Amino acid sequence: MTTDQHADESAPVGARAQGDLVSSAAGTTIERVEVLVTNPTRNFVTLRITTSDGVTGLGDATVNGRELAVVSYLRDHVAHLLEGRDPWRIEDTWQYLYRGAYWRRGPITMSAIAAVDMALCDIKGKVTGQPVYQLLGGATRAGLLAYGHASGAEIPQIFESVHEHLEEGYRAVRVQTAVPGLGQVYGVAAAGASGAGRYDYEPARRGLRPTEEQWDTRAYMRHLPTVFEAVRAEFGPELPLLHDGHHRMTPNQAGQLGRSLEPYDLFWLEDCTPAENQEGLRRVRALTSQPLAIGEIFNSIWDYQTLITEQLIDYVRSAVTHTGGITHLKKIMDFASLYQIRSGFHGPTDISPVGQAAALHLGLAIHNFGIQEYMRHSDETLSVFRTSYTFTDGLLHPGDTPGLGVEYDDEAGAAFEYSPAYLPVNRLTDGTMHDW
Ligand code: GCO
Ligand code: MG
Repeated sequence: MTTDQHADESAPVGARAQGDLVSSAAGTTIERVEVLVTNPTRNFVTLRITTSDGVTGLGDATVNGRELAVVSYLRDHVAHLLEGRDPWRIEDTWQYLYRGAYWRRGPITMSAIAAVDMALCDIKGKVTGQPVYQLLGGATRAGLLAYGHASGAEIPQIFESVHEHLEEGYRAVRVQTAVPGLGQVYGVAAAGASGAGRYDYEPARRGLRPTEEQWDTRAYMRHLPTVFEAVRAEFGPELPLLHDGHHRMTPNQAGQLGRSLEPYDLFWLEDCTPAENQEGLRRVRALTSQPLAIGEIFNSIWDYQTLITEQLIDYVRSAVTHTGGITHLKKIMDFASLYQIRSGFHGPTDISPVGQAAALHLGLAIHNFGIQEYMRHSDETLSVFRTSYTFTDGLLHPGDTPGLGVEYDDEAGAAFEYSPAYLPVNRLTDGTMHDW
């Protein structure tokens, strides 16, 4: 801390100009801001901030299928605002970008802010020599229960996929199924893929147009309970089973489905209905006691206000990446803790290893952790992002490397060029556009 800064401290608050506030980083400033785009089996956008002391921090800014919008937001509108700022003032920088933009919320803005927030947490961790979870209050558990994605077209493939997950150490499994009479369903490995074939890297998702899938809610609602009956009978009462409804039902249908799944004791039913209308969940709650998880497409605490205060959900599904970073998701979780609502942070492979590491640090520190989604990234992805988190006996741990514990390999990253890829679209059998 310089003498001049002490002098500023004694000045009347109103007389201090912005930037004169006492710096915790002893004069260190943000010197360089880079936006890195790579495509090691899928596209990722990463923010790298370098301080005048040469310390770097990483943030995930990936919005699947709309990646370049965040690249432009960061490169054209945010990078130069950060240069010269104090890297230690994380909350102030968050408010500067959120309030300063005037155009609040939304996935692009909130992912850009999230990337800055993560990178600054990474830097503070590295400078203090602490893993980020220590800056958040320290560990409140030994490790984080994780769930993986099992799926299949028919019951034998689903069983095989669940078995493979158990062999990999998972202690909780999400189960997605094809629906008789329908073609490819999102979240299910393509028919013909053996066992735990993965849907997230399928080549059909690449190119300049989304693939079109077909949907029939009644057929799905009839079929799903038969799958869970079979899976529960095969794997016994203990294994936590999860399912993602991917916003495809009305509140009434969601309530009916929840009720028909109750005998199979699901850990949660996710995104049973689109939740832009938060009050719609009152109807679901009135019909079923099925635990509910919502929020992977939310990006601010306001999206949860009714859901949390009326206890209409059990799990917060947000990603650190899409919800304004560690700083904002921590606020959501503290708010949720007042209502005994727990975390189930989003962690599919479109969250980069940087975003995943951020979720693990936050999950380890908060008291109301519930479960963490975890799909292992491809070897190509892990050659670009060197991680220090671990997955042992079904439990994730962020590791004790200072900061977030992820390093970005520029040379490896440059070898994978961006190429457009889209999430699918979905139509009802009569051609009407539907949620997928
Ligand atoms: C999940 C999600 C994902 C999303 C994907 C979109 O629960 O993991 O629903 O599979 O669809 O993140 O980019
Ligand atoms: Mg989901």
